[in-house]
Amino acid sequence: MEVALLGNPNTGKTSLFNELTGSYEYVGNWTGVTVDKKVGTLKKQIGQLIDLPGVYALNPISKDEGIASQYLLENRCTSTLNIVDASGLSRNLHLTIQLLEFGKPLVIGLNMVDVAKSRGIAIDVHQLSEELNVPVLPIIARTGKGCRDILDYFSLENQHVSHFSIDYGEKIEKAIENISDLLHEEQLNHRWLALQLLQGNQIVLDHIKTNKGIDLERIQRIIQELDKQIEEVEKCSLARAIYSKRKQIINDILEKVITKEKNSDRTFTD
Ligand code: GDP
Ligand code: K
Ligand code: MG
Repeated sequence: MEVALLGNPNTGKTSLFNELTGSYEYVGNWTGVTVDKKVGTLKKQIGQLIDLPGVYALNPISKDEGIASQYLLENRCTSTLNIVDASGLSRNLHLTIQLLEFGKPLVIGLNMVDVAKSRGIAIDVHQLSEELNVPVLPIIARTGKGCRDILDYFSLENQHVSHFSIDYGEKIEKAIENISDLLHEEQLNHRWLALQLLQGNQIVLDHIKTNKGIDLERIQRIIQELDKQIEEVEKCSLARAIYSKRKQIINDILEKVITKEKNSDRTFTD
């Protein structure tokens, strides 16, 4: 089993990696960048854990950020572990949504629950799990609290694939459908690929280019057409429209799962 560890920067990824692995090694650099590739053996010998650079989204704005997309495109991982900062849910869940769309089994390690608590943020973990349709395991990676539960989850034979899916609206959904039809040769989740293409993920586009069986020009025409329509009607870019829809869904979810003490000085949407 190969598990990919993904999360925003500074969410406790290294701490969690160390808790879950007995040993690790650097297996050279990721292609094209000077970031060490770190692979660990999960305790209980249940598989390998791959440490990926922290990213806010899969649509990369730097080369380092492209590594996560590049890795997912290799289609090696059997399962994904998403570390989420409980004190910054609204920002963190953008990546979570893109990982859910990727369609592999996913479990959320809800980290920094101590920080969230000290800020007066109470999270209904069960409800969050229901909303996203994935297991959510609260942890404190710095002390190792709860990390055992993550290992136990990966010991299970049948890991859960979420049914979570966003309705991006008629125009975008139609484009997703049309692009998906042209991706028939691809092994990876077509909806995820289509959405990443619509967002302008260059790494995914480069990957599709290498597949000679796919009519890339037609895909690009669909994207350009939709981009124009969105620009006219919604006065924003296509990538922005997708982002905004996710943000709206995230806000709806947070309204259901977060309660905040009145005297706390921070808002949970920052
Ligand atoms: P990375 O940048 O995502 O790899 O995160 P690190 O593992 O380096 O952690 C960043 C900082 O957060 C470090 O100072 C950790 O000790 C701290 N940290 C990690 N997990 C927790 C946690 O659950 N609670 C608290 N309070 N601090 C944490
Ligand atoms: K760090
Ligand atoms: Mg780190």
